[in-house]
Amino acid sequence: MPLYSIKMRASAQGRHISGAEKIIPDSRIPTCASRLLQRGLTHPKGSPDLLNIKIECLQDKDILYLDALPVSTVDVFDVHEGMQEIRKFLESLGLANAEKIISLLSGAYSMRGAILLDVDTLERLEPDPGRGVRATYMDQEAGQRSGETPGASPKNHYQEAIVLATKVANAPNVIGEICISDDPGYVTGYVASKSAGYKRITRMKEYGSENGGRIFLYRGGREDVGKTISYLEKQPVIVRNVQPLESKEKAAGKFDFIEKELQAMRDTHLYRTMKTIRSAQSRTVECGGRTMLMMASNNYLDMSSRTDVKQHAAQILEVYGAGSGGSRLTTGNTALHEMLEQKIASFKSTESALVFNSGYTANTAAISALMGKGDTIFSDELNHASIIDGCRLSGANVVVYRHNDMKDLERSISEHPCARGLIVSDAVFSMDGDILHLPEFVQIADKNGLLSMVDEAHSTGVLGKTGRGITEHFYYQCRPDILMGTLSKAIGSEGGFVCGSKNLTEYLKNKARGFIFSTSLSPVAMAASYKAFEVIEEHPELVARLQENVRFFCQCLQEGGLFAHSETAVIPILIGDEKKAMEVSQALFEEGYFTSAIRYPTVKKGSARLRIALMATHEREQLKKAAQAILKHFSDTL
Ligand code: WAQ
Ligand code: MG
Repeated sequence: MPLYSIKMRASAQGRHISGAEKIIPDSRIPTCASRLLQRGLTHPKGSPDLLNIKIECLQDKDILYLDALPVSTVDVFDVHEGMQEIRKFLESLGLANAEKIISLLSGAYSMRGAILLDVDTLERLEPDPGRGVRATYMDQEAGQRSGETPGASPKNHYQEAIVLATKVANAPNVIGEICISDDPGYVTGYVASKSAGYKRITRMKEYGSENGGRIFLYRGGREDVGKTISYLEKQPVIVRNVQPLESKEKAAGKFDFIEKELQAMRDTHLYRTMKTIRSAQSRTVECGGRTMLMMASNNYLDMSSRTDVKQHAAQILEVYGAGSGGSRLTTGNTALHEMLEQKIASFKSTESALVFNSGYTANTAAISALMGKGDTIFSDELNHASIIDGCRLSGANVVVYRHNDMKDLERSISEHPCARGLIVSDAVFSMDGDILHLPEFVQIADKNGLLSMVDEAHSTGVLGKTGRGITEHFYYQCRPDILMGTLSKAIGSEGGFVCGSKNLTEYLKNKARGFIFSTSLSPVAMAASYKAFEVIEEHPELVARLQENVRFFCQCLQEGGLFAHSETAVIPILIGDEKKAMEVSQALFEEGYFTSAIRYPTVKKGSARLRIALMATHEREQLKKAAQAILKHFSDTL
């Protein structure tokens, strides 16, 4: 029975997109042709303007049957180790010039075929060095292919490579092969020879790189080169006994998506790392082996390291110990939790308050408990991620309105009438430092019968003459139904809270899953927050100093020609480009200024910025110098 060679090749504007070949009996030609066609038409590299399918009859007596090379896998940690494996392989072939051979690989990057390399003279023997030598007319024996489903079958790198490597290893005068895929998503490559078999190396390049190529290692006289090329390009070969990959080898690839994602983030300057601080959080911190001026902390009033706060917390630690042992609803409700809640309610002039384990939890738990399927939430486009996540978790319809645009909010409400709904906004926007138009916001909510909720994470302790927050800032003209806030910023400890009516907090105690199903914060954290509220009540001048520092600092920047304005503790300095923002922040870091570069996804792509956050305890002299440093590096990079 004759067999047929079938080849597909697709290209666009002369650029190769996709190619594949099979050797099959005539009965399979229609299905096979249609699969190859689909593969060529639907390649991720793009759609072809030229697609060739070539079908040729082969004579059975001309076909060479070969056993597949034995397969092994070397699991390497990184590209460096991968290269080490290639070196070892070349040395095992008795080649002394391994390094030189490896360096020639880059010459194969843009070729469709392989380099045919004389390993002794290092001369390239391909007649057309732009194209290289192509191994073709090969396939594995029918009935062995695994995973062939109808439709366009995706490329199985291993199965195609083992066939090629087996053919090549059996070529006259070829003593071995090195291969790296040019597919940016495939980093496993191999080395192969008749003696070493097919040795897969799990990491031969970085993810995202299209630098792949092949070298066929030739040892022999010039007079035999023609014979080798003719075998590679014309001799039909069917490879028997191709073994499917062991499941443990498949398992090695299961983390690939993580690595791919990390690499993509590195490439786009969105990869995040953490700096290690070895001191209390205060206006100066120990970091990177030096004392840094802290200009990025949310510890706005520097409560975190105050002696009176620490002493009070220490006393509670002594009596109550380190942890709470359970959810508030089981064993985790102490007198300290209740005292703090009373304190928060009185500070915010609300009937009641409820503490959560973090600001993030407070938002996700409260919003998802209040709203559900069929309800509608109107949310500012710059709201904090915890609000966004709370909206998603609730399952309600979410309508996003333009940032702090009360006209757009009204329009959105009229376009999305609902029986029950919530409008939610940050009081101070965390990455822009601007303030919600609270009076209109509350009025619109009330007029439309919607609940109003305001996140006071960055306004508590910051806004208003005595730091009571956004309602004090607007002279108590109006009051949202739900005030949410954190204990981790100006209060200097940890946790979040929700304030409102007694019924509201009772409802949340019974319904908010983030409250119910989490061990409560320790009594120590409660005590630290409690004391901090007392300090703020007794020392409103701290709040005034913070506000004064912001005015002074913005003025320093403005005098240096940089637009900066804020009525809160957050001062954004817009840069735009992610990489530049990182560079400015890094340069400042090297001079002893700890600032944050804020990038996507925290803010929109291309709106990266320095986010400066000031503290009440910063000295004018410190701020002046910091402003000068910022001005210098800012003009350097732009
Ligand atoms: N003949 C000669 N060289 C070729 C051929 C061919 N038929 N096909 C490709 N090349 C060259 C060309 O320069 C490519 O850039 C390079 O090889 C890589 O080709 O066990 O996918 O098709 O998991 O990207 C190895 C699998 C996969 C390892 C290799 O190669 C495993 C792969 P690609
Ligand atoms: Mg490829």
